[in-house]
Amino acid sequence: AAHSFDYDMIVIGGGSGGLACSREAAKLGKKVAVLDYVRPSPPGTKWGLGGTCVNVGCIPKKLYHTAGLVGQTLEDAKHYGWNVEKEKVQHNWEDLKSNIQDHIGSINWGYRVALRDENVEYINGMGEFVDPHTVKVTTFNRKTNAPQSSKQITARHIVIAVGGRPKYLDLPAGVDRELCITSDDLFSLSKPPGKTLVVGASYVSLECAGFLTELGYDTTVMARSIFLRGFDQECAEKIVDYMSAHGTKFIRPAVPINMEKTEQNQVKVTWSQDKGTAASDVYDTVVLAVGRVPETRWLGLDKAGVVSDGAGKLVVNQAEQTNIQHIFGIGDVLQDKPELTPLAIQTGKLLSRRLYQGSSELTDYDMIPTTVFTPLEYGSIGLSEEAAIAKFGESNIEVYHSYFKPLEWTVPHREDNACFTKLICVRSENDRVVGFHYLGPNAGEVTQGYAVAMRLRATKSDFAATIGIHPTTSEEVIKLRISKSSGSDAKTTG
Ligand code: FAD
Ligand code: NA7
Repeated sequence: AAHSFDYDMIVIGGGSGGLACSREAAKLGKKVAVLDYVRPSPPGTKWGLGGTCVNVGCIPKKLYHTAGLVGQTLEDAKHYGWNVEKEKVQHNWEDLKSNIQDHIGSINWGYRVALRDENVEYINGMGEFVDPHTVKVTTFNRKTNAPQSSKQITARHIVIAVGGRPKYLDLPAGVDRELCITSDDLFSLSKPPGKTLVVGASYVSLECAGFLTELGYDTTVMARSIFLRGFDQECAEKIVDYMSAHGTKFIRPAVPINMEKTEQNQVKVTWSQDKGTAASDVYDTVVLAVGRVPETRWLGLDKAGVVSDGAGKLVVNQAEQTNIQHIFGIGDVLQDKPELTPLAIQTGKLLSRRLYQGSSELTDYDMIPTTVFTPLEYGSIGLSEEAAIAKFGESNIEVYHSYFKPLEWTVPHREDNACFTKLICVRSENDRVVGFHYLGPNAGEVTQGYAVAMRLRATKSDFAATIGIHPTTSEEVIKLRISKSSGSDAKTTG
């Protein structure tokens, strides 16, 4: 208690979680510093304040996805009476890239202004622990990236919000670091990606491959096992079927074993596939989307005595407290928690309210909704069918499912039986809905509200008693009546 610190709170990392936490603490009258430093990616990409979501995540990826959807709309347009001459429709990567990057620049600036207005001290420097209450801050030269100056600051509370960065394959001699890019580089690529290989089967991989295909690039996904691990596998396969039908190529199961630069400055990728046979092809761009690594290894966690798991993720209690009482973790650095921006924001805000406002509200990690922005979008809440069976037992689960065709797809004669929805219910709990799945247009918009109902423990009959909005795709969820156990066909008959 006799201690005096420079700050009430130091937040290491100015991304979704760190900004929300520091701004809330300052709003509650505390003296707060937030440190944000972006290590350049292997190809040298850097960006401004705001973390992954704003610069190299949610925001650019949804805008590129939208560019892809606009292309699809142009295809549909002639059926709606618009005279769109196909030969005249062209896409320009550079224009899209600069417009998106300009928007990101304006968000970066908006954050800096907000922090200044709200009395949060922003330091564009890298933080690392010296001892449990002391952080060393190093600033770097903007041009050369060489360390420039350093100082030590202390705080009563320290919040670790450093997020993660894309994983590499670690091929022999580091060839993948030299020849591949990741989502950290793709959205600001100065020239069109051309023929592209995307390695990995994460949602990031499928989203990137999806918009590249829709923008007209020859795109291949290479996966070593299942798609979208952790997500409902029936839905994951339907996404891949739709993408295949719309031009994305898939190589599976396969893993890259070597890469080399060709004389034309392309990348020759050799992979090992079924039964160990090798094959190869040449690409203009290779994007790795094989998962993310937490940024904790540069933090000197041992100097503060903070425990992390084998992967470098923080082990925290339900109040996001590490094993050291005054050190907390929020966002993507947490072990076994979904990596999502709204969750990082909520967790950061509630942490500051508990520390400085006497609140006792904890982050609720149950029934978190999410959407994968693949060309056929996928919204989900709660459990996958696999997870529901594992948790409740197969005989205690009923699944209601149906394909559907959006009205908007009929006039342009788009395909039948691509869009799909299912609800997973627990029989012994009056058919309480524990899993929501929706494959179709505007999945994020459709999914969000249903999460409120599921938090309130809605049952299948609550869904059925709700009046739909006609004509929408969201009403398909309300209308579900074919159970899997009945064996009836979930396909529509046109
Ligand atoms: P981050 O936002 O990563 O912020 C951490 C910050 O800390 C970074 O700026 C980092 O440079 C900085 N930092 C790291 N170490 C230090 C240090 N030692 N000192 C100072 N600063 C440091 N989520 C969604 O909800 N919806 C989506 O659609 C979505 N799409 C995504 C698409 C992609 C391609 C990716 C990669 C992610 C996506 N996410 C999405 C996930 C989302 O971006 C993250 O969950 C979110 O950004 C996590 O916030 P965070 O605060 O934990 O970390
Ligand atoms: P994920 O979702 O775990 O995805 C990683 C993907 O990359 C997955 O498809 C992996 O295949 C694949 N992978 C990993 N290493 C390799 C190598 N060496 N070679 C080929 N392919 C590889 O990681 P994210 O970090 O993107 O996911 C973050 C969040 O998304 C997470 O919280 C989930 O809730 C959803 P695998 O399945 O292991 O065979």
